[in-house]
Amino acid sequence: MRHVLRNLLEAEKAGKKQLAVLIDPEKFDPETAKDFLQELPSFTTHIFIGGSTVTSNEMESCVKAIKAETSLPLVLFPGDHQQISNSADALLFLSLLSGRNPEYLIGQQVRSVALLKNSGLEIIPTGYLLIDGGRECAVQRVSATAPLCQQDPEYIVDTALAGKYSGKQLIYLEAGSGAIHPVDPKIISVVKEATQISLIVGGGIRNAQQLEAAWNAGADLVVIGTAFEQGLTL
Ligand code: 1GP
Repeated sequence: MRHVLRNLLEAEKAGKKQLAVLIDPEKFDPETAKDFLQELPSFTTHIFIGGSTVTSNEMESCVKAIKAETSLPLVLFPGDHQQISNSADALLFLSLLSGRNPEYLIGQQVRSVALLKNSGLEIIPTGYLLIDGGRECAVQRVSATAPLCQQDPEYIVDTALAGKYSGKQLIYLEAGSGAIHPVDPKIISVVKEATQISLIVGGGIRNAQQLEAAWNAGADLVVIGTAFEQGLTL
């Protein structure tokens, strides 16, 4: 057991900011795993693996290829109940709290139990909030839910607090992969201040300034996917 959550909380307490690189198995050639990982910043702390429409076979071969080339913790970030691989270390057990689609609040979660109960994966209860990133994203399409408006921070805070009160260990503020506007640092800071919960922030972060801004506003772990797919170096 890698104790992914415990290490994350300890890093937060110690004031160490974390960076997860998101790999979408649908867009990733396992043959390139070694080269891709070599190019990542030395301060990368986690590899997240997942996507909105990934098959279980794609997931498994991607996780195995990455695992062979890195000792970083591998965290599943599943788009549905089939995106589970025992070769990873942990799984974000996501509930889409910003939406009102029961399938993504509890339906997929119940269906995943058959695979999870014998898996040995560390399961991390995570409240997932989709925030408007300026264009329709895959999560929005697949889940058929509307994102939360960045102009209504109070509602975002209340949604995050409802997640905390329900026992979520992490809150993930998601502007959507390839977002035009990442989650505004002002939103990150009001949510952090009000909830004092560990925050993951991702979607549309493309450069060091945006990464720093998210960290400085109160994100404990920032997720970057698309920019690294496109060759970002930090
Ligand atoms: C998406 O938050 C992640 O789930 C990462 O988004 O691909 O825009 O970096 P990007």
